[in-house]
Amino acid sequence: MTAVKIRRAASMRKLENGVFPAVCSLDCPDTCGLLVHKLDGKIVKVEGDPKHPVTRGAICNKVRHMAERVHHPERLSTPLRRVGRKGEALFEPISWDEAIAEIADKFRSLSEEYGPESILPYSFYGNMGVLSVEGMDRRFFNALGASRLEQTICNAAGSAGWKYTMGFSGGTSPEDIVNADLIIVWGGNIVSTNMHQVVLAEQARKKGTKIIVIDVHKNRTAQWADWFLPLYPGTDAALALGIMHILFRDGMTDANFLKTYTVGHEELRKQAEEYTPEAVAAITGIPAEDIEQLGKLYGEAGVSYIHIGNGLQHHDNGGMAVRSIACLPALTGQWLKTGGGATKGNGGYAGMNSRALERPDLRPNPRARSINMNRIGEALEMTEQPIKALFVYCSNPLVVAPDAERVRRGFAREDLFTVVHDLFLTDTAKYADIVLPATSTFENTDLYSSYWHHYIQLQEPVLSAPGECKSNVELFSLLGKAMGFDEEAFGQSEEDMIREALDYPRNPYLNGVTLERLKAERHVKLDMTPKERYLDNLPTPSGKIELYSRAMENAGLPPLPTYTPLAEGFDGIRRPGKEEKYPLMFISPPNHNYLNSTFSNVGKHQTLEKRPTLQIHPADAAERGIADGDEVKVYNDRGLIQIWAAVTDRMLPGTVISQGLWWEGKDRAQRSNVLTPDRLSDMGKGATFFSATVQVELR
Ligand SMILES: Nc1nc2c(c(=O)[nH]1)N[C@H]1C(S)=C(S)[C@@H](COP(=O)(O)OP(=O)(O)OC[C@H]3O[C@@H](n4cnc5c(=O)[nH]c(N)nc54)[C@H](O)[C@@H]3O)O[C@H]1N2
Ligand SMILES: Nc1nc2c(c(=O)[nH]1)N[C@H]1C(S)=C(S)[C@@H](COP(=O)(O)OP(=O)(O)OC[C@H]3O[C@@H](n4cnc5c(=O)[nH]c(N)nc54)[C@H](O)[C@@H]3O)O[C@H]1N2
Ligand code: SF4
Ligand SMILES: [Mo]
Repeated sequence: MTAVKIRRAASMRKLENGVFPAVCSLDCPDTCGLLVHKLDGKIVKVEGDPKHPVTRGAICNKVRHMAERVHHPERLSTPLRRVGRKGEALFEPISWDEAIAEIADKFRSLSEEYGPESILPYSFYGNMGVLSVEGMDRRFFNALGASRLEQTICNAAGSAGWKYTMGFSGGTSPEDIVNADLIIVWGGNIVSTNMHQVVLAEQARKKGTKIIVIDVHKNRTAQWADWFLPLYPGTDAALALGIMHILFRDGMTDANFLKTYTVGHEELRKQAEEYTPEAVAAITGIPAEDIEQLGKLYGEAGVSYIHIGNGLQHHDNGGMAVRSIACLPALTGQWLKTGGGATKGNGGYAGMNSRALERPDLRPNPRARSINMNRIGEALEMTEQPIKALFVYCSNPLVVAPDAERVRRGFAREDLFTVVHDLFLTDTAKYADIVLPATSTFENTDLYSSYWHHYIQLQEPVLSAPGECKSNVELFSLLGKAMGFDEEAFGQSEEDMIREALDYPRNPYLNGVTLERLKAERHVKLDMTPKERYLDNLPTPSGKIELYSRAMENAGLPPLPTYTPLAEGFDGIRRPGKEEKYPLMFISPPNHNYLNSTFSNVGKHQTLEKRPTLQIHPADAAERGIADGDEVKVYNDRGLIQIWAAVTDRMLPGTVISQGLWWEGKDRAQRSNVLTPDRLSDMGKGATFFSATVQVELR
């Protein structure tokens, strides 16, 4: 095998006992600092690093049990070649030399016969390391000239909506929210998905801050809140407009702020007129007096903060929902107050030198086509310019992508050449022609930013890779060399790549963040001084907060916050109980102990989650003769799953909830995405996982 010189700073740490600093690489806003305890080359304990300025030694239960995943007996350790049918999971071990040669040969012949765009990478953020998923991998697919992937599965709709209003992905700084008098968690389950936000909110609460949760079910966060407002799915824009109506009506807006820092407040005032509490109550299912109370609390709060979760934007109208909520803080001038405002995501502060990392200059075909990852099932059905090869890494599309049966049918195509690089034989890997074993993050060097807090962190290897596992960087470097691509780009060390990534004067927030400092200090804060002039630097077309957005108008979207009903399900008139084929809204958000589909194959985490359930309202259950604990069939035209009913009144009648992205069961269909649509959202071409309707019956 060709030896690649990738310096592994810590191979000497192989058998060392002790405690080593690390970073959580999972797709979670908190990006915790960790301490990994090692004995005889194995992790015996993972805990939080008390020196991390935001996460301060606290970590979630999932990662406290990370050793069970890293040292799992089923972890892949050698490359595999398929010998059975696709999906049958029959493989033979092969060497890395054979695997790399086979992939390179196939990619060469496909490029010749069909063009390189017949090859598609499919990846997401199974590892948030910049080098792993925005580095050597991108260089490889750029140099190859492969089709591009639009990475729209997570926050595309909401980010687009937020950006139309505020210009870039950055809002309130996490530590500042301790100053808020009122905290609204809107469509986010932060007790499970952003636990340090909860810690900070608790600090605020000690001095009397009220915490309100707006959600379609009483999730863990709603149980912790002071006030929970359940609403019908996909009706959030109407609620935001209802609050605006009250703020304008009762003179609770900040006229000076609106004049100085926004465009379109007069148009917005008119727009909000028709969203009276009564009208909004009819759409959302929230009683009019509660809407009045919410508007008053928001209008009267000195400092108010809104956490905008991911949940409400996984809908047909999700971009507009976020866009509408994003307008609220401006109405009461919150952006001038420390801790006031809102956050959709803070990833925009940490932008790095992507040209140096990804090397788009290596691409022979700068106009190569893009494929939306939410439409992967459909894309695999294309007969013109068909996709002939897929390279999946850091993602598990058979479980996480919408319309999962359509996706599975695509992956089952006999003429499709599929490579999967992962730590485990996932549901997706079972359909691969070649499976490659991946290192865990603790075995790599990588660079991490957070899409919530402001600290950059460095991971250096603390474990030696088991078996023949290779990191993304090693893998794509090897492949680049096997294909004969640019030697300099594919021979670079991780540390050199990190230096280049951080060398980016265009982003002032990165000032002073260097590899040397990261090595010495471990957590280096972005230079937040530019944020002091946040309102003077908004990169919207007008430079102001755009309550009225001409850019949206030009894109064919309503320029003002507007409520548009979902394509399936409640439209503000239809109500549960009416005769319909699929009368229930099916919402499938993450669960507490898995991270997307990661951990759903680990015994410890499975034990904590027990089994996949369908939370169903007593009225809906009674109508169907369903009792708590019964096995039920949940279905629509896309497919069917069989899970267990949990009868509960945690949501309004007409909504059912199934938490967690479960791998396919040994003897049952249980992937929630079998039921979800692959329609795209109103903005950003985002996913619409939660805009699904179903019928439920006893099994
Ligand atoms: N434990 C754990 N943590 C995670 C993850 C995980 O899988 N498990 N995933 C990570 C990732 S990738 C992400 S993107 C984040 C996501 O984390 P969050 O931002 O918390 O988003 P979700 O958990 O998708 O959804 C949050 C809530 O939105 C609700 N919801 C659904 N539809 C609507 C609606 O129309 N209106 C309103 N108001 N609420 C609605 C759901 O019921 C759910 O309670 O979490 C990250 N952290
Ligand atoms: N129904 C429904 N569907 C959803 C969601 C939902 O709430 N409901 N949430 C959506 C959201 S927000 C997101 S972000 C997506 C997430 O979807 P994915 O990003 O696909 O997340 P995971 O299922 O965790 O899969 C990540 C995979 O990467 C692998 N991995 C980890 N580290 C490495 C590495 O260093 N190298 C390689 N090669 N592989 C690695 C892991 O083992 C795991 O199999 O799911 C989306 N799908
Ligand atoms: S998953 Fe999130 S909360 Fe848990 S350790 Fe990782 S970054 Fe921290
Ligand atoms: Mo996500």
